[in-house]
Amino acid sequence: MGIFQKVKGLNILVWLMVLGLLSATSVFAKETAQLTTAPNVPPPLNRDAPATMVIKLEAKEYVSEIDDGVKYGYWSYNGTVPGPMARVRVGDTVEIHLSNPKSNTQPHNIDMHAVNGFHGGAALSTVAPGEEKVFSFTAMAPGLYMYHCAAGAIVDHIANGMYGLILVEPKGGLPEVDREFYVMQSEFFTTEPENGKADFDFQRGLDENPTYVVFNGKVGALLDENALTAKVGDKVRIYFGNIGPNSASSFHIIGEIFDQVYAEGGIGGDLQKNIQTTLVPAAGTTIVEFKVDYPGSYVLVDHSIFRVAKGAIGHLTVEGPKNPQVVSAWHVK
Ligand SMILES: [Cu+2]
Repeated sequence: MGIFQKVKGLNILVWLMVLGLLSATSVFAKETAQLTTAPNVPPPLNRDAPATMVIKLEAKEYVSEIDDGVKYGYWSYNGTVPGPMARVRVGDTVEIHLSNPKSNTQPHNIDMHAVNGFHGGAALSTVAPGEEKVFSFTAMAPGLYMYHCAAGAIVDHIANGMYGLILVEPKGGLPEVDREFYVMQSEFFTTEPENGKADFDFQRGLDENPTYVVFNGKVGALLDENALTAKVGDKVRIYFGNIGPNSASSFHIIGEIFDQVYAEGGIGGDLQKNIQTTLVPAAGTTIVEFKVDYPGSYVLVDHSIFRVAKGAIGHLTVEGPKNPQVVSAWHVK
């Protein structure tokens, strides 16, 4: 064997060792999770084997409109309320990166309901302005989970907007549907606006008397040009969270029956069939699935119906042919 072949042989051996080391440390399967802003949902993972998923979150404090002509000082993950939605698979290692820019005023952290131990990660992730921390966990149980900030007294961090959803897919993923949406219900407790800006009102929180009860962070986030859309015949799945912070939600869509409900967001148990209204506890979730059979406007509400006047309303606009067998009407006189 000549010297050239010897060197070549050694190179191959070294490369095999490097490859083995890389696969043993899962470097090949490490990816940054795609995050979406409500009402958008990350696409199905379509992956057979577990991976390491990196979720990058940044605490952002910002002022934005909560209602027509009223601004509010939100605290958020990544600059939106609700925070982004993430999608991982059962068995995945999930690596949470949380940064808190120097320009912020508060410490923040993350309590992820998909995590066992350490207060859902809150005890591992408190970051003062200017800090960044990382923790990782194994996604052990499939389901739709809330995450939220639990820094300080918790209440103001939740009431100001620091929450979002993470879906832990079961092995094989969820059945395919035509449309998926991400909707989050939340209460806001605000002072009377001064110069067009309202502030957090702690007493209203204690009194459980929200000024606003909204879907996706502000009044009208799912109305008019922001309405959800589908076509007749579509199978629709809504990932729905209710942060509260105080009240449970009686989630209902006016004009629609949920074909299947994953009660309280759990995946793997019995599905509930043919449900009209489903109860979603504070800091809980649900997954509802339904086929839209008739065109028109469908109305998402919390059927604790006075809350509609506080903002708990959204529209799903369905286009397509009318089928009189589904529903029809005629004049008697
Ligand atoms: Cu916070």
